[in-house]
Amino acid sequence: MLRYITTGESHGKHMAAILEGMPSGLHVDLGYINEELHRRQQGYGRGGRQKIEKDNVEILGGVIKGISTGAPIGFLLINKDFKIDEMPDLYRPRPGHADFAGSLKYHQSIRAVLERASARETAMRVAVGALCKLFLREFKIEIASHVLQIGKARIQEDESLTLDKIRKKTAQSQVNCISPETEKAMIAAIDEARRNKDSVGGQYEVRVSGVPVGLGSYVHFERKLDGRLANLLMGMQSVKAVEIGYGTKLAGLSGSQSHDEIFHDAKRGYYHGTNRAGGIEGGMSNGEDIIVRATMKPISTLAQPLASVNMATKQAEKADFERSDVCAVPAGSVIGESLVAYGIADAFLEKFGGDAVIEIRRNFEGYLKQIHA
Ligand code: EPS
Repeated sequence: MLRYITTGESHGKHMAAILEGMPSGLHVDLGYINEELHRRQQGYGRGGRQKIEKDNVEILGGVIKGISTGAPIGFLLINKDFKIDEMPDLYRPRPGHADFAGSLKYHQSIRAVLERASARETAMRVAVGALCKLFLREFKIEIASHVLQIGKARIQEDESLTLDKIRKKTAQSQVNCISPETEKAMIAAIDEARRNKDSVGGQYEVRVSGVPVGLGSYVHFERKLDGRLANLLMGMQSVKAVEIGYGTKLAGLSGSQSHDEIFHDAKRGYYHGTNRAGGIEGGMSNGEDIIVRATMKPISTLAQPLASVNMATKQAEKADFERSDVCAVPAGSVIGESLVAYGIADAFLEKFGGDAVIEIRRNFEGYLKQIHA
């Protein structure tokens, strides 16, 4: 079982994470982890903060000579924009933000709330997720993402999309989009929101290939893989909806249009004719690519603020504004990959157990032999 916890504030001195449960014997490529952190910092629509920061983590423990030891692995990130002690307090909560409920619930200033609620914390989740991706690669499980929609700009659905195609087509994109035409429309939507002193949300998709049949379980609700991935993605700042495969579209389709017929071939083994289920049936992976989508609301910090209440005076006033992003959906998709990597690695370790990669590999290969017999 994997678990991790993060600490740190957006403008505090540090961000940190500890990941527990990663087996021994994994080659920990710090260069790769930092590349993933840089990917998260990209994307058209970001604010001024990303020009200040160049995120790089150092490893605090659990790794010796570049190899995991099985002990908890710690990451440390130092914030360049460390100024929390000089920052003014806010009194007018931003609608849609944690400001309002957070300051009442914790009996704290809005500053204290927003510093921890900030999506800067996702840098640590990406560090943890990058390590999980390295682990999954040992078993030929790969993860990629792309942005489906920003504002009203949406790509044409393409059911023949593969992970390799996604990687190739998004490589040059500023918004992690597979279509150059839609990318233009997405950038225009972000520019328009900026001009209007507004913000814009969207939707991204994460795809995982190489997942064996049988991660997760139908026997108990907490063990369902779709529920576990949804929980992880909903835990990301701004995410308001998660779908697996056809997702909400299924409401308007018949059974025969919704399910994936099963076939067998001597070379391929079992396979499905389509992948409307997004690789998960009965809360378990079914051997097809896992396809998960997350919808992000528009960022709640608005240059033209909405109505709010000054919590010191109870007077009606406009909400506070601070430097922020106009759109963070491209970064969101990188974070989504990391969260899904963590969820799949966790389910994989649950199924194949073991304290060392070598032991897990034996378990994994034995299972593959068993199901393909
Ligand atoms: C964020 C506000 C902005 C974003 C930040 C999330 O930061 P700042 O207040 O310093 O301008 O840039 O995201 C990050 C710093 C990051 O690394 O992703 C917020 O309020 O959530």
